[in-house]
Amino acid sequence: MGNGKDFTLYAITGEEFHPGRPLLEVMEEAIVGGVDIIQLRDKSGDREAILRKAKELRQLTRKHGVTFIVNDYIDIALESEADGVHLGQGDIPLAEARKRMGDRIIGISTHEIEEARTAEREGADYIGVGPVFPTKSKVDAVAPVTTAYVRQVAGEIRIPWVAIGGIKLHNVDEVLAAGAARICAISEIVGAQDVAGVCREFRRKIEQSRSTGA
Ligand code: 3NM
Repeated sequence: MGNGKDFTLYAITGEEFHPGRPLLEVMEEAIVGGVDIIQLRDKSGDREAILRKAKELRQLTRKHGVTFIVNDYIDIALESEADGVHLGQGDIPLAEARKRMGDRIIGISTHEIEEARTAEREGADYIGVGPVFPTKSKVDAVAPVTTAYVRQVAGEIRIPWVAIGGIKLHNVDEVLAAGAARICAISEIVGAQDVAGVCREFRRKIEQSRSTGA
């Protein structure tokens, strides 16, 4: 990872899941519960609004020593002093992004093993692996890749990778059993009544799986 830190539990923002509750309050609860990397993902705001949120989240994450990633926008990642950027398959080529990001973190979404191999070969710092299960949080999500893709990645990809998509407390054990060591969620975390409690439970399950080598 570009900032030298690996991670365990990755939360992505999703303000539509907590109407009436401030973004910073929800994300701070997630940090208190054990999230160690946060991504700002905002598909609807204008640039100014996203930049403002990025700067606020940068302050919050810096205070807690948590890694901060901006989805989609390299310019906003740089201007807000984020640790990195997360890009999809349709975004600018990794080599281009690398020129602009220097040694900061670049994460890439992948949905099949060829994409994972390419991202690893081209120097991504980590990849997303999903959507493992159906998800309503991403409008253009591809069909679920299932735990079969998780197993494939576990078998051959050597850079850090995080499972994502429809992951909940009730199904995370299947994902961990398929070899995942890092978990990412939007709705299950930020939509929870008890955000910190859900994060603590995710972490407990991940750490238990790591220690038993499951
Ligand atoms: N990316 P939830 S799935 C943002 O597969 C995102 O690349 C995905 O939200 C991918 O935890 C996804 O609420 C949505 O299902 C994850």
